[in-house]
This record gives sequence, structure tokens and C-alpha cells, in this order.
Amino acid sequence: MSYDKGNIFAKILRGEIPCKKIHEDQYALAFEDTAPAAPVHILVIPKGEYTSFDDFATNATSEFLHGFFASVRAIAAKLGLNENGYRLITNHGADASQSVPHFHVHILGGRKLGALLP
Ligand code: DGP
Repeated sequence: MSYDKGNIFAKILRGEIPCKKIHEDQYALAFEDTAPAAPVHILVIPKGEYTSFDDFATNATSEFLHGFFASVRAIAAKLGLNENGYRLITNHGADASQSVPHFHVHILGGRKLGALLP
């Protein structure tokens, strides 16, 4: 799948539409999900044109891969989720119901999250 520069997260990255930003660094932008599934529900997106985890893991440099996931960890820590725990989700493709074609990691926490799938 080629990258669609018109996707909503690309627009957020370019500052064309607003987001509730909670963190930004050279690798990643993190902001609140508009449809929260838990008391804490943050999306972390890379600052690059990657359609999904599969694209990111295949095509990003080792330095970017490490930097991005280090940012995800730092954001979870900054949100105070380390002690009680949190869940990371990333959806790739149709069977996973990926709805925005820019790679993103959901950080979910703030309550007991229960079973992996409903
Ligand atoms: P996924 O199903 O993994 O592709 O999740 C996409 C998430 O993006 C979903 O939880 C809702 C969220 N979302 C969709 N549009 C927007 C938006 O414009 N702003 C923000 N902050 N989140 C959005």
C-alpha cells in the first residue's frame, strides 16, 4: 500500500488540524485519541511516512525503530503508567480494523484492561 499524504494523522503531523499533544520529539508525536477506550488512551505516531507497523518495521532505519519505541516507553513512563501497567496495541490491515493508514501505537491504561480481546 502506498502512503496517503491526505490521511488524518499526516494532517496532524503537518499541523493542519489540531490534536491534544502530550509529547513530541525527533521521532514521534503523541496525542490523545478522540475515541478513548480507557482512562488513558494515547496515540503515538512516527515522524515519517509509514502506513502501518509492517511498513515501519520493514523500512525504517534501526536508529528510527529504536528511537520511536524508546519514545513510546518514555511516554508511558511520563504518564505514570509503569507501576500499574499499560497495554500497547497497533493494528495492521483490514483484519485488525486499522482505520488510519499512518503507523500508530495505542497506549492504553488507567484501569484494569481485562481480556486481550472483547
Ligand atoms: P486504528 O483503528 O488502530 O486505526 O485507530 C485509529 C484511532 O485514531 C481510533 O482510536 C480513533 C483515532 N482517531 C481517528 N481520527 C482522529 C483524529 O482526528 N484525532 C485523534 N486525536 N484521534 C483520531
